[in-house]
Amino acid sequence: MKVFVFHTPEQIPAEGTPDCAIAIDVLRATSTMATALSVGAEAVQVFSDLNELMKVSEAWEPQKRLRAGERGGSKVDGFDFGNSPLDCTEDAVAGRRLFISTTNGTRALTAIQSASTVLAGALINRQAVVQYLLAHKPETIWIVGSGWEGAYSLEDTVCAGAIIYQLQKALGVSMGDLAGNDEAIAATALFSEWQDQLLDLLKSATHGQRLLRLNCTEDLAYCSKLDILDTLPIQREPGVLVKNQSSIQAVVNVR
Ligand code: 3SL
Repeated sequence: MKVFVFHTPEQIPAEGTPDCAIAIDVLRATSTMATALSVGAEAVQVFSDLNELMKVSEAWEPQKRLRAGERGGSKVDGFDFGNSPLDCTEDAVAGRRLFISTTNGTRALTAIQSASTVLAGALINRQAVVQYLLAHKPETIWIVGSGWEGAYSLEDTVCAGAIIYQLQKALGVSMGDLAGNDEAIAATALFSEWQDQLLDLLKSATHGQRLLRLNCTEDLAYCSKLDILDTLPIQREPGVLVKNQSSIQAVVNVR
């Protein structure tokens, strides 16, 4: 296994695809997707473009769909939800498809959608991601941070590091053997340093500060929690993610 970290979708190599690609948007798109699927969403369908989202979701029965959209951290007018994972209660979401477009997270998923396997990772479902990797052993893995409009995001990098940190421990290999690029080593060092203060780190990050200004304090607290969901969003067809069933049964002790 070789793990490569790309801080933003723009850094993905122009040529080639990995065996497994993981999009990360801790604040907040991939945290929201994992939460929606954990409470029984039928699927999550991602869009970069709001007009396309409207067009595709229009063909869906109104009681079976929810539209979630965020721009600049705020809810898109006329949509059911913004991008808060805390809106994803069982009552609101179970049995429905979440049609979602966000500034950066859905763009990262779109950028990797041609990989053989596409996963959505966050701190809250880090262990489910690692269990999948241990069970399936993909040769090359790309972890792609969503960043913010092309720039680096601390919270996505620390999550990439959390995945590699636990993977390395479970495999018992050296960082030199596991890391595909320097970014993977740096991300793991970041997690190693901050693993007991993840909420503090998220509060210090640029996007964390932006969300705090929008009064999303509880979202930050929720998204900073490690390993609280065993739900793994996996792409079933381009742009459509469902809850992976097999990861839940994989009995791999990675703690
Ligand atoms: O950029 C994104 O995709 C979002 O997750 C940003 S926000 O946290 O909803 O503001």
